Amino acid sequence: MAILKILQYPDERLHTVAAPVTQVTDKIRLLLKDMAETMYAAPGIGLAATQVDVHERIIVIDTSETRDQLLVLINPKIIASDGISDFEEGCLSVPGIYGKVQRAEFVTVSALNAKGESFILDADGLLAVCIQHEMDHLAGKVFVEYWSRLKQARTLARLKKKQRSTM
Ligand code: K1U
Ligand code: ZN
Repeated sequence: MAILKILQYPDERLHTVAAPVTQVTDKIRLLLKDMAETMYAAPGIGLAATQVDVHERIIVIDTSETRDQLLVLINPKIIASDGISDFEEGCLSVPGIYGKVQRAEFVTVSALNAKGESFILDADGLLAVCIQHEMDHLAGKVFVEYWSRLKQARTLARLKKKQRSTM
C-alpha cells in the first residue's frame, strides 16, 4: 500500500471532472487501498480520487469514531435528497481552512462497492455532508467555491501566506 500525494488548492487539476468507472478491476481495488491509507494517515474522514490526481468517480469515506467502517463509493449518484444542513467543513486539499456550506440534510445515494456490486445507502448528518463534499470533488468543485468572491480571495491569501511561512 502507499500514501498518495493530495493535490492542494488552488491546483487546477482539482477542477477536473471525473469519468465513470467502466469496470471495477484489481487496479481500482489497489487504488482504493491506497486512497484509504492516505485518508486515514492524513487524517481525514473522506477522500475523492480527484484529490490524488486520479480522475475517475471513486470515493472513500469513514466517519466512524472507531475509524474502522470504510465506505467505498464507485460511480456514486444521489437519487434523493431532503432538508437543509449548514455544517462546518474542512478539506484535505485546503488545509487549515474551515467554513460552512449549505447542503442537503439527507441523501440517498446509489453506487458500486469494491466488488463492483451496486447498493443504495441512506445517509444523514456528517456522512451525508461528507458524501456531498466528496461528490463535489468528482465534479471538479472545492467547498470554498461555494463562498463569496471576497471570502475566496481572503482564503487564497491565507493559504499563500501559510505556504510562504513553511518554505
Ligand atoms: O475531502 C476531503 O478533503 C476530506 C474532508 C472531508 C470532510 C470533512 C468535513 C466535512 C465535510 C467533508 C476531511 O476529512 S477534512 C478533515 C476532517 O474533517 C477530520 C479529520 C480527522 C478527524 C475528524 C475530521
Ligand atoms: Zn475536500
